[in-house]
Amino acid sequence: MSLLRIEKKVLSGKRLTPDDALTLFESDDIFTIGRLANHVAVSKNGNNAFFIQNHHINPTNICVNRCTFCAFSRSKDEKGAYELTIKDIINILKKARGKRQGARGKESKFAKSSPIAHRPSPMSFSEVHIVGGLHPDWPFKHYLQLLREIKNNFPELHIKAFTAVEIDYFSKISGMSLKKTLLALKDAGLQSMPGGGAEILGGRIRNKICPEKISGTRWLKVMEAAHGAGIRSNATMLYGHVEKYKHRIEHMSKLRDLQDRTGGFQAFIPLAFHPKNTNIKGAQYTSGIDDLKTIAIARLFLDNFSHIKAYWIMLGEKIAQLALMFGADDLDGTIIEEKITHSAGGRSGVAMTKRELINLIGKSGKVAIERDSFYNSRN
Ligand code: V47
Ligand code: SF4
Repeated sequence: MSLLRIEKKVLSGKRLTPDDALTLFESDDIFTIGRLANHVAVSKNGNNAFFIQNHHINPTNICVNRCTFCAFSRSKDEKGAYELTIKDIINILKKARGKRQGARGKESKFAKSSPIAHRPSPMSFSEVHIVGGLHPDWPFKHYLQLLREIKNNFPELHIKAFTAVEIDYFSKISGMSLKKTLLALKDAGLQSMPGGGAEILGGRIRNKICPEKISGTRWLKVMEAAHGAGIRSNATMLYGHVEKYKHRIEHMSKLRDLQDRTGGFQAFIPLAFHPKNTNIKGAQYTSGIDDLKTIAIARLFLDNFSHIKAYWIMLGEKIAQLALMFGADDLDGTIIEEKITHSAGGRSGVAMTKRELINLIGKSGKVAIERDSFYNSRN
């Protein structure tokens, strides 16, 4: 089917319908889809592509949910289960601060191809991103203490932490309302939330891939409460497992509706499913075409989201770079340590330096902007 009708809508700034999105997903014309998505990205963010210097921390992989797609989680006494103490986390951050860039273990392959001289410089990450399993024994006050200790030790570090799934769990274990839970976390130092746990919001697929997880409706409720409490967040979508295009579109429609009401989402992040060591039978890695199409259609459909993130850890460095020409305007960051994707067969590096990110972005024809956690430039 010709995309001309959709092209006219996009160029005149009209909102796309779910049927339009389905037409795009069913089309093989990824060049037209990419060109239109890039047009929208440029109209929202100029020719810029953002990155952030951040550090990921996963305090524990012990989780009561055990989603079928998750190769990261363990039960309490299972081999490979781990728990980081608050002291461990502070030490990890202190150590990372002291290190020189380019002096780490397994780095991105782009380390070697960067034309910019690879001179180590001190790491100055501005954000810590914390997500973990739903631990059966840790009390709510443990998480408050973690936030406080991080803030005490690193007052300038932005804390982006806890998925909507974790927030719901905290509300259950503390016996407090969502609002009170969120305000207590904010008071202890929480500044924004990542977009994880959204998976596919629609019930049929969600019950198949993560039957123990909170419902899609509850995930949206938590995000609405967070935005109401002045905590901005991201939204993700896990794609490429058992869902069909219609489920992705339904998922994005729900996000678009909530964003119309709250305006609290900063970025949308399609997460490419990784199949290794998971319990999703017969699943495969996503294709590069599907990755690019999904990014581009997200950019076209989610007209009320300012940013579409190409999370390079899950897409791989090269597809993430191409995604910048297909509607994405953000590559995420330095990450430094990644466990969730790499437990499931992640094939990217686990860290990139600022130089590598700038190089990757520059070669896509975009202007690299180092951002803070609210997309203000740090250049
Ligand atoms: O919710 C779990 C996903 C998410 C697999 O907000 C998997 O800036 C692929 O949400 N294959 C956590 N994905 C990560 C996340 C995230 C990452 C980066 C940036 C931001 C942000 C958020 O990881 C989970 C789940 O959807 N996940 N297992 C897997 N096998
Ligand atoms: Fe637990 Fe999150 Fe993994 Fe599900 S995806 S098992 S909630 S850590």
